[in-house]
Amino acid sequence: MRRLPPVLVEDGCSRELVSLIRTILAACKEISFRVGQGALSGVLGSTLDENIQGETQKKLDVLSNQLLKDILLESGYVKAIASEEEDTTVAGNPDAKYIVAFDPLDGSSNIDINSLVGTIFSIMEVDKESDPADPTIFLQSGRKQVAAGYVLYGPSTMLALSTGKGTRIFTLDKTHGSFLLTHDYAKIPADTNEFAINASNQRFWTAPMQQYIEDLLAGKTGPRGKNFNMRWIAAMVGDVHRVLCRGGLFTYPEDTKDPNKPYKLRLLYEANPMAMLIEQAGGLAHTGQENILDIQPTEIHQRVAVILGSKNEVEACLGYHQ
Ligand code: AFP
Repeated sequence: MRRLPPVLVEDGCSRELVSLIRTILAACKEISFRVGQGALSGVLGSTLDENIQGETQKKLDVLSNQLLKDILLESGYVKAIASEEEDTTVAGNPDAKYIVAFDPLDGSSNIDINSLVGTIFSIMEVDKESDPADPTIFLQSGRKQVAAGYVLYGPSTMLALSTGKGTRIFTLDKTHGSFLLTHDYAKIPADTNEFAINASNQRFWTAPMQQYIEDLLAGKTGPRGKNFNMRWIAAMVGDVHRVLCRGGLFTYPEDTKDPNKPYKLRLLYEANPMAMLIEQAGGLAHTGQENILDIQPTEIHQRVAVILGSKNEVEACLGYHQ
């Protein structure tokens, strides 16, 4: 099986971009080890702190963030980083041309129950003379990403990665620490009978989303004329990986549960990288109002609604919103 670096070089990635991706993955291998150690690693449970999102930080959140932050800033490959766990951006090498936004450990609520978690990352390019201390250098639309990926810490540790030439999936061979190409060019089926949503929020959704989900649940005798299955992993990386592998629709829609927070998922380091992976695999990623990758960000931690996956099913859902 083919290793990651030659595959990236074949895709036309510069040596610097290959080195940057390998730097991110070096931290992810350490995170994979710690996650795999579970209770034996002494990093389960919560800290006494909250992040800027107002969420209690798990010990593994803090450790994963520190690992990625240190290795990236020491590498010299990044001008700055943005993280779900950092209040603002952190400056790196002023002469570098890449910036990285990441969610160091997505699915934190799954850590203590030994369920799926992952790391999500988004790489963009900036002008050489841009200011590393200026957070606005991150406010680029998702179409500007030069690479996007996630590492899923499951029974096997898997990497989904796109540099703009399709979405490829690799599996970590833990015997010698290489990511090997195991699924070349993921292709998401255009149709599906599987959807993923946190159904406990049903009473808070907009009317179009309530109607769309009601029609899915009506199954064969309803307006869709077929039965649907539901999944919810509570870690976007796990649900998106299933969609990449076998199709489906994943959505965290707008809701009125917290009037100050109509959306849950973050644009820069969750929605944008996942939207690139999904679109590069032939799927669609939308907010209900616009294509996610077309959004012009206004704030590094801004949140958006997400409806993504099998193209025809996303379009069917959007039909309820027109
Ligand atoms: P955490 O990292 O705080 O667990 O949030 C994970 C997440 O951002 C995303 O990965 C999940 O799809 C979604 O939130 C789960 O949200 P609910 O806990 O409301 O189901």
